[in-house]
Amino acid sequence: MNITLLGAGAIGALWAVKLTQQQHNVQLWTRNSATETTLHFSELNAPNTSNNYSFNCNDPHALAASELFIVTVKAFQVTTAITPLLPYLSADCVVVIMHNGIGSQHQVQQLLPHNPIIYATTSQAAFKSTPTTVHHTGLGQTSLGAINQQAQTQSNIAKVFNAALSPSQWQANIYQPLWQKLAINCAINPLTAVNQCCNGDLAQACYQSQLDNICNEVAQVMTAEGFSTTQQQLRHQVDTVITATAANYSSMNRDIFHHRLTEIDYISGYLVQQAQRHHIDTPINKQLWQAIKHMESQDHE
Ligand code: KPL
Repeated sequence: MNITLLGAGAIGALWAVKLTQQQHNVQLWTRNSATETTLHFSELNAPNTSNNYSFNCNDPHALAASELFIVTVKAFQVTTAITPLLPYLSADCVVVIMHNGIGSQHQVQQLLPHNPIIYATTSQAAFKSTPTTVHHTGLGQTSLGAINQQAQTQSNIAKVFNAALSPSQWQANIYQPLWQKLAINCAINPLTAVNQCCNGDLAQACYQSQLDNICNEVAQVMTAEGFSTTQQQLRHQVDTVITATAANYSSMNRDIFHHRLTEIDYISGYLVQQAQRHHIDTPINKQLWQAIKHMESQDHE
């Protein structure tokens, strides 16, 4: 397939390389005006060796010929990143959006009223040790599903993703895995950012009641939204991720550390907004949302 990928951070670069390995024709859309770039990529099972992958970049003709447009920028960047590209995107190009949190869906549907739009969430792990060096550091599951009528018939895209990096599965209701991931991000991201600790540190006794309370609030809101879950189930999933990613720093931890904006409005902020619609009290998530907003405002005065 002809593919353009916008937002080659660690996860975006991982997919760009994995799709290239399947002989897809992938170009990168970058913030600069480079016409090509090379990524140095190390596989999960060979962390000490890297292979080079060259990509064409920023060619509007290649964008217009793209059958698949993958957007892996942060939630709050989606609209501003896509808007300048609208004149080039063909109306039948399938758009896949992958970011932490929920809340960009409405704006994306308004921007792209004709395109099939798919949302995706992944627990694959990758990190960049330099701007062009990418390491695949953990296997995980990827879920994809339609958010508009035009995308209902596009389950083949999950097969393309699965061939590149499995397991990748098509979901009849993508909001279920998006909420599941939201619960994990509500628990791990703000706590590791506020306390500037790694994910594994959340296994310490001092964090247990906060994690219980976060999961309790998220479970109430998810249930009100029609997704069956319990506080215990969410807590179990959070603990599994804490153990599996013990040595990692969460994306929000890194954003605060590097004085960047975070995805908090699309994680705890989204949870609190949905809770208000259902008249559910979510004091701990609200407090963490405000704590991160305060830290961001100190950095962006
Ligand atoms: O998605 C993540 C993130 O860091 O944003 C988790 C699952 C918390 C892993 O670090």
